[in-house]
Amino acid sequence: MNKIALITGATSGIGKATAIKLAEAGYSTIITGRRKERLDELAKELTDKGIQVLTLQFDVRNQTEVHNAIAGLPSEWQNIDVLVNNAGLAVGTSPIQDGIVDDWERMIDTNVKGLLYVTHEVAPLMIKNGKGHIVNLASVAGKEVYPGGNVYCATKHAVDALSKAMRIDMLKHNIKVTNIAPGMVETEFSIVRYKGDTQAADNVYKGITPLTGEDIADTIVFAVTRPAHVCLNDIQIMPTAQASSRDVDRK
Ligand code: NDP
Ligand code: 8X3
Repeated sequence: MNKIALITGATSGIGKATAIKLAEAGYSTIITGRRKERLDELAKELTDKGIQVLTLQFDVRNQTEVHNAIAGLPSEWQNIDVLVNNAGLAVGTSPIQDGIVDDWERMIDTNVKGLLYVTHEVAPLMIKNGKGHIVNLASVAGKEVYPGGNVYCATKHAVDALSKAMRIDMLKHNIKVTNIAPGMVETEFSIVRYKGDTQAADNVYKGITPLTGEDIADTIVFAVTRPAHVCLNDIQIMPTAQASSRDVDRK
């Protein structure tokens, strides 16, 4: 068996691109998400290229599902070298006073609790192996706060803090932790945030060349292929046309 990477949220965007690029870099991949047909489609695409793939369908918000999926891995898939905690979302842009509680809970439960549930299952497997690499998808929203970002930004600040905390906890276990903080990446992210309003989603990237999922995937592959003694702790990556959450040069 090659090195093994588990990627959450591999049915779309950054996670899907990362699964493909890690597979091309020689990793056997465990791809996860809720949409089974998309997992099966990607599994076929990778298997056709001769890559070993395992699909796990679970909702990261459901601790029992997460536990059962990872505890039930066949023994040859348990030696996970790389965990990419990517599953996540923003929902809504309302100010706090108008916020929808269900939107808040979806973001907190997915971006923070889901990342913790998955890490809680995978970290012991890495500790047993005496090595590993955890890559957490944070965001520029974990470095700054912007209008309409409130709860999403809070969840990504939490991811940023958890990356630092995990690095301390994992230190004596030879496990690297890399925090990735992208700016605008054109995926299904904005369609989800604007609840299917594709016009609003398109406007986010209007007049700029945004990053792609592949740009972030390249960065993740670079981070996980450094020599054993090198850890990239925190990587901020933005489109050239973006300097901060609020400074965007639109043509
Ligand atoms: P996409 O919407 O394209 O992909 C999100 C992925 O997360 C999907 O595969 C989805 O799978 C999965 N997911 C969402 N909720 C759950 C859940 N409850 N259980 C399991 N999987 C879930 O967005 P991106 O690729 O852009 O986002 C990936 C990550 O990158 C997120 O954490 C996001 O916050 C972060 N990010 C994105 C940026 C951007 O501008 N796009 C910038 C900075 C960070 P499924 O629906 O099949 O479950
Ligand atoms: C997603 C990028 O700018 O919407 O994390 O916060 S942004």
